Amino acid sequence: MSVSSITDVHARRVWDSRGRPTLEVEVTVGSGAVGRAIAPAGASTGSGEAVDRRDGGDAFGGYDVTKAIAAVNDEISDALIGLDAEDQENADAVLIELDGTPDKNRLGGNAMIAASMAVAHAAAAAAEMPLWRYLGGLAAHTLPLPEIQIFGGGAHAASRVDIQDFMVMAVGAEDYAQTLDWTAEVYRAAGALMSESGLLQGVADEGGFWPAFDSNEAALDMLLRSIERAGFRPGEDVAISLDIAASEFGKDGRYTLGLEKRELDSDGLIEMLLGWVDRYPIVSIEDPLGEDDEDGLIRFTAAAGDKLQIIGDDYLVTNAERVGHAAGVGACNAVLVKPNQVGTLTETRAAFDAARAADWGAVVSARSGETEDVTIVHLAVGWGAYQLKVGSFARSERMAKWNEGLRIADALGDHGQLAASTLFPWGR
Ligand code: 2PG
Ligand code: MG
Repeated sequence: MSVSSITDVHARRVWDSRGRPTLEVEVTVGSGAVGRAIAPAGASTGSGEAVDRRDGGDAFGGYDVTKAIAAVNDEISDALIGLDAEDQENADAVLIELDGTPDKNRLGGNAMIAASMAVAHAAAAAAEMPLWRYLGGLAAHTLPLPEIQIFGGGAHAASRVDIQDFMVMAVGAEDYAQTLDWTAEVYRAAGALMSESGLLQGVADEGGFWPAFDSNEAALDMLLRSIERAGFRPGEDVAISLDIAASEFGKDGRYTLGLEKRELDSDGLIEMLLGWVDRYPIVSIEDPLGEDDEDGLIRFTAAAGDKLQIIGDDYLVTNAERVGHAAGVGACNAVLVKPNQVGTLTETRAAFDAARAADWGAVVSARSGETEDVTIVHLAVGWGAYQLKVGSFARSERMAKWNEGLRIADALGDHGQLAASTLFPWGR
């Protein structure tokens, strides 16, 4: 038996940042080392995502995961024991075959991603290396540019505003630590402005301030003022980034802005967003149109793709084939990379590689339902991703990840480098 051969697989129920059940998987290898990972959970999910296995019924709103846990402790455990944790591709292929469904609904995408990521952690532990170093080797040195939420809306705030994520990116910062310094000041300034305007009402699902605004533009104005009040030059030091999450309020090319009581077609939404890009220092927009509106995405990318990062999330669901197709037809120029959207680490990496092959951006991302698990930070550094999206600058399930980035930056020392602005569409 080798030091990295899998000797035990065990799942238990733990709780996520929304107080809902999720599962944690521990994989033990021959050396005695243990790798552990927890499945996150989305709220604004794409229809093409791997399906989480939930119990249904009355307990915990139907969100319980006892069946997914049983799948790990029985079938998945039997299939993985004896395999080499260092051979991630093989372990994932075994999981995919065992599940046997296109959307992973039999074992559950949640069971599979927690098991898959725990295998990676176990392999790294057997090699006595942090995961980022194990994945990236000596070449790993890029710290991702954080994309950090200031106001949280859409499905994460009971549709209080239509737009889901109002975020900032400290594009002018020198290093990873400074991106967090600057964001902390903007977040604080935003809180002060909200409080002074009588709009401070706590935070949304990912820790961004609850968006008690009368229009989506009012949120953009407040974000701009927050950047200025914190003493930064909008666009040069700190830029704006949005996740429209348009699938949440649009279907078949019709979009209903509930807040403004307006209905728009694709071109109307495109026009509105292009107007915002003209008026505000916006460098990146995610899911500008619905997941079913490829024509709209192509038109939006043709209109703004040379100066704007256009990220596909619900439309691409971390699927390598979809990324290849989208690059071919000219829809988007970047992909959001969420391991639980596709269900295994190997498939997640394939989507990342497809983006690289197309000369696209790739943003490694958390979900709105999170825990103390910091795997995605290690993936971002290990794979050399240029950006990381984790939610806001509050709540420990978010801060655990930003802080893990600080530890990795420290470990890299002078060798570490923040992904440079010149790597992005807006800086080329
Ligand atoms: C998104 C994510 C994270 P959720 O849409 O990008 O903000 O949300 O995890 O709910 O899909
Ligand atoms: Mg999104």
